[in-house]
Amino acid sequence: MQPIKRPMVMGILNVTPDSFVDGGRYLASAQALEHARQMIRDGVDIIDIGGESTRPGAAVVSVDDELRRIIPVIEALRAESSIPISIDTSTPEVMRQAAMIGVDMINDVRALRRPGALAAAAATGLPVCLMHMQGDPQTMQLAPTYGNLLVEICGFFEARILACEAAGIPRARIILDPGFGFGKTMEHNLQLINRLDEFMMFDCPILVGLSRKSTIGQVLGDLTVDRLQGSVAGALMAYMKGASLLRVHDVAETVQALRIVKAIQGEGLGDQ
Ligand code: 9MG
Repeated sequence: MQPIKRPMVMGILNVTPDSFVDGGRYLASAQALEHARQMIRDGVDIIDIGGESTRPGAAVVSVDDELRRIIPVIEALRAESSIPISIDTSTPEVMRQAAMIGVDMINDVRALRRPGALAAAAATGLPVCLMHMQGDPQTMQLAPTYGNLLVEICGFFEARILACEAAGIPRARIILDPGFGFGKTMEHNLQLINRLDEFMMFDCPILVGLSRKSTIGQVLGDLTVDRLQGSVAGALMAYMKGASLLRVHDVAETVQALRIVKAIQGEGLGDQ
């Protein structure tokens, strides 16, 4: 993968049962591929492919099911495009197999805390995104509590960076993500965006995923079904506060909005 420029738009490609229409696996792969093609036309920089839902309350998926969902999609996409691909997984075997068929990055919402994940990620030599999560997807939104939100997340990053370095993953390959909506209330999420620049002290690129999350709906009183406008506004604010990667559903809208911000900052069109 090219060095991370700022900003990069990461398009979300979920290959989970809730994204299957008619339940057919072939159909699911074909639909996922078509979705990826559309994101490429819309100007995406990297596509994040995941086969395990991390929504609050989501069930754990077996390794075989995760592999069956995502490997055909990655293979098909790789066969027709050189677009960078990120694998959204916490599963060591999925990291290994995805790396063998040409993914460019690992995105782990559990920050390589599953047994064997550190070693598996290190062996791939790929960049890794370490996301903060309090608790696990089954319980994380029941009663998220912090003494000091920023201090606790920074402490978590420090510990995970040390663990990565000890396992052979240098800091230069690490991306950090405060994990919006992962064991956080709306107030926590808003505070994190407002103070995102404080995470720049780690000297690692910052990834932010706010797209269509419940905080957007809470602020807007769920005025819109798809939370599109709120998600784009959140992405722009995150970019202004230092985020390098923006993980989004609505690629075209985010790319266009970012172009405007960059044109204003550069007072011209620059090299798109
Ligand atoms: C997989 N996934 C869902 N939400 C996410 C977020 O906010 N960040 C990252 N890195 N991954 C996410």
